[in-house]
Amino acid sequence: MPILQTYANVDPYTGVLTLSKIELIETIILDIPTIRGHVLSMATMRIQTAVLVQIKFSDGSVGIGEGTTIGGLSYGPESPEGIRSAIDTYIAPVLHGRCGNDVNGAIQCIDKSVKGNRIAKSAVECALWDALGKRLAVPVAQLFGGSVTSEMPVAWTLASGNSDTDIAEAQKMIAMRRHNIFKLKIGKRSVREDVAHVGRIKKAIGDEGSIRVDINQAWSLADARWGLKGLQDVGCELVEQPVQARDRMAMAELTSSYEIAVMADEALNGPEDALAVATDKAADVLAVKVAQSGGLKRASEVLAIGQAAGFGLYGGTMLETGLGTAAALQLFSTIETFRWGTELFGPLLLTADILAEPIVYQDFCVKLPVGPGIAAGLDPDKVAFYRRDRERTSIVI
Ligand code: MUC
Ligand code: MG
Repeated sequence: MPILQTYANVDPYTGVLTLSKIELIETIILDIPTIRGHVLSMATMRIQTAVLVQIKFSDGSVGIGEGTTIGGLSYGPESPEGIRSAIDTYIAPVLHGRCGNDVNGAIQCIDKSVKGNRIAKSAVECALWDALGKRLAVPVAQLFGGSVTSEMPVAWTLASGNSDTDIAEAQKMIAMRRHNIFKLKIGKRSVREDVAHVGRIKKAIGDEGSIRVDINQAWSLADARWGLKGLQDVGCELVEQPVQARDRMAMAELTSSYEIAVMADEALNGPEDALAVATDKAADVLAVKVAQSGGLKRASEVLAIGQAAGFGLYGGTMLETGLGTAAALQLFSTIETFRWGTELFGPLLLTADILAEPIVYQDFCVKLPVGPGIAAGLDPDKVAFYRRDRERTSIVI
């Protein structure tokens, strides 16, 4: 267990939290290589870039958060550089001097002066919750009503770009008892080739694992009609964001036309989108991502809408480091109905973990770390090593 600092900032007589002002918000860009190329329909990742946020408060407490996207600007409208600049230029100045305990007030204040930029907002908000949890000496999950589970099923993404490599990887994961739910990234090749690739992997794995696919919006509606038919015939149980995020009518048609479950991912940028997807019946399952939702609070609202509307729920990731993963675990552990499990495997895709104490993956589950705040502490040497602005020594030969 890492020793995580807590602060006894509650007045013993009144029970009121003592004032703790936001003094400094720092951002650092980290570039961490992946363990192999991660081939998605829109980009191949060899490095994951994370924006690390550290907030320092007047009582000496510190909160940490992460803002991460996938493949530069190829996944969504925010880039790592944009996330950092939005925080430094627009978010930090409006928060400076505010009471750190007033997280809801901070969220409102940011929303008033910054439109969109959900990942940037999420990183800052996470650091606020983390510090509040530490000051109160409780996990962030407690601030959302408390955990109902200490572990959750966790999928692994097969995305080497080669069927044989993917099969070997899946078999290794099953043998290690680390993952038996596999998400395949497809959409780069023709629909026919993709369905054959999925079929080969499902055949090799049999009943030892389940197969899902993520298209990342690459198919037209016509492609998707063929694709979903073929995928369900080869035993794939779920298809994620087959068509453009904005095309809810196409998502609704696919949802009602096939037995295979349809999941919304890029279509979900916060609670308003969750409501629209529910109204249009444009999915069976919601991939709930903390960063894409705009933070823990907005993600909890997406979850509430998802539960009320009877969607299957899935705990999604932006392939964050251990830091963003720990934050998501805090929120997801408060929900009893993640019928489709989670994919919080981000730290395992990276060649290094920036946490002092890595998150534990065991028996096909990810474990909820125990401790105050988001229950995650940074390894300062790793942060120093992977920061983009590190002085690098080059040897000229
Ligand atoms: C996505 O689109 O879901 C999640 C897992 C993975 O491999 O990529 C991400 C992004
Ligand atoms: Mg996805």
